[in-house]
Amino acid sequence: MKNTNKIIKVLLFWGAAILIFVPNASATDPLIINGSFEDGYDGWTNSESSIGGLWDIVNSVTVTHSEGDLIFSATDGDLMSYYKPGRGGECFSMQQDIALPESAASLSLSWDMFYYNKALDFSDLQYLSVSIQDLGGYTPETLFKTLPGADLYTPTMQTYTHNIIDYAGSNVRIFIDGCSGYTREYLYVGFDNFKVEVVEAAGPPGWDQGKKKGWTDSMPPGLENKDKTPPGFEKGKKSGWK
Ligand SMILES: [Ca+2]
Repeated sequence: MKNTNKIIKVLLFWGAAILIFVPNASATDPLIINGSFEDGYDGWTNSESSIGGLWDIVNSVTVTHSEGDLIFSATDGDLMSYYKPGRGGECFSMQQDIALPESAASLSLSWDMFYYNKALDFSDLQYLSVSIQDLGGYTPETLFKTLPGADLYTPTMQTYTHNIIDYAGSNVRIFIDGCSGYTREYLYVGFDNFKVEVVEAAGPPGWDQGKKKGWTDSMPPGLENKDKTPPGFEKGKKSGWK
């Protein structure tokens, strides 16, 4: 019986430890409106400078390729975004402004995407890019761009994930742009499942339930700004923080 109690105590200890150190992972946060394009382009602003090109909403795209058709299908729900090229010599963009929470331990932006470049390479006239912009159109970070020498196509829909914690607390623009610069050398692109995943900073045990006795109503400002708890906070080392 003594051993049994000891085992139970050990299990309780490690169970509590695990609970304390697992951050408050939230479900996928719907910070992006209609990131899966199930409602067409609601929430998005699109443009094209095109001769026959247009932003379409489709279930799948089949592109003829010398080694066999390439088929790209929606990865979330039934529909996806597809820029259907015209005759070439055109550029296109799609964007959405989002507000990122300040109190996050981590923030990641992910999306599913395909592209197929019928030209022989990429250039300033033939490219696809996904960036973070501020609301004035300045681009602090390009998350993805097909530079010269890049693979000419994705064999399937690919998932891209980027850490965007640097923009916590900011309003930012997700900005997609590209050009299909040469006549009849089309650039096919498609997107689905844009989402921002938020992991909230872990507070002290019970903090989220309002157990703030003995504490000020907020974390120490310096640490709060960094989304960190004081060293030893979770283990009850609270001196200096009242
Ligand atoms: Ca979808």
